[in-house]
Amino acid sequence: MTQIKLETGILKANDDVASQLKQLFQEKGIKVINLISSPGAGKTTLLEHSIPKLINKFRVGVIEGDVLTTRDADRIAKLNIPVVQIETKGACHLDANMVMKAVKQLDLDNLDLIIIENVGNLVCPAVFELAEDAKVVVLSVAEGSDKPAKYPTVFTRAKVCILNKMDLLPYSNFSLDDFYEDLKRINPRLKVFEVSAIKDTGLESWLEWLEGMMVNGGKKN
Ligand SMILES: Nc1nc2c(ncn2[C@@H]2O[C@H](COP(=O)(O)OP(=O)(O)OP(=O)(O)O)[C@@H](O)[C@H]2O)c(=O)[nH]1
Ligand SMILES: [Mg+2]
Repeated sequence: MTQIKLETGILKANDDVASQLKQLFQEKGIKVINLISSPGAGKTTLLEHSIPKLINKFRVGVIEGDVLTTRDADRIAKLNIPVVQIETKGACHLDANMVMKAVKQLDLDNLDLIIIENVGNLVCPAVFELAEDAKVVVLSVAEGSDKPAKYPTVFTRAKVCILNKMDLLPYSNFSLDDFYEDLKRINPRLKVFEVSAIKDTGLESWLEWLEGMMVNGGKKN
């Protein structure tokens, strides 16, 4: 019982800071994406291949969340866009307080979109709101088609699923049929884009969705 109360308290405290962040983002006219996946599903690679196609239309900044190292921020910095690395030093997810600190290092008057790459984990990041307009979950085919059924929360709360590493499909036992069948039950509204981030294939529909979200504020898509 005590444990449940503590958890509720932590999430409530997080939601309070997330509300302040939401107001700040609205005042500045900034849209926010919270990118979630298990370690290594391809979040940073997706950003490396998506951002160059976005920066002629939108001013993009990235907040990188990792347990340790600035390696992902170093990769994103090569795109010559603003990036802030949060090292959680052990925590398995980002929370709104960490994001509040990170946004203070960004020039919010000169940004249209902030993409937050969460810590690699399919469980905890799903429940900590970061004032995002949309959660985007990345699943790679190498992880197996049973993941939505086994870790449903993130797939329920996300608006988009990037099914990545499609180039590895012939070498895996990932069943597209099982995957889509489970999603019909878990979240029939989830938009799925099949891509290979590293090969730069299938990204057009995902980028189109992103542009739609920028224009419509995520309400219509
Ligand atoms: N074959 C294949 N490999 C990929 C693809 N996308 C990413 N990778 C590889 O997968 C590994 C992990 O990619 P990252 O982009 O670092 O994954 P991540 O989700 O950001 O990882 P964390 O930040 O550690 O959680 C790297 O070796 C990438 O080169 C893809 O579409 N196909
Ligand atoms: Mg990464």
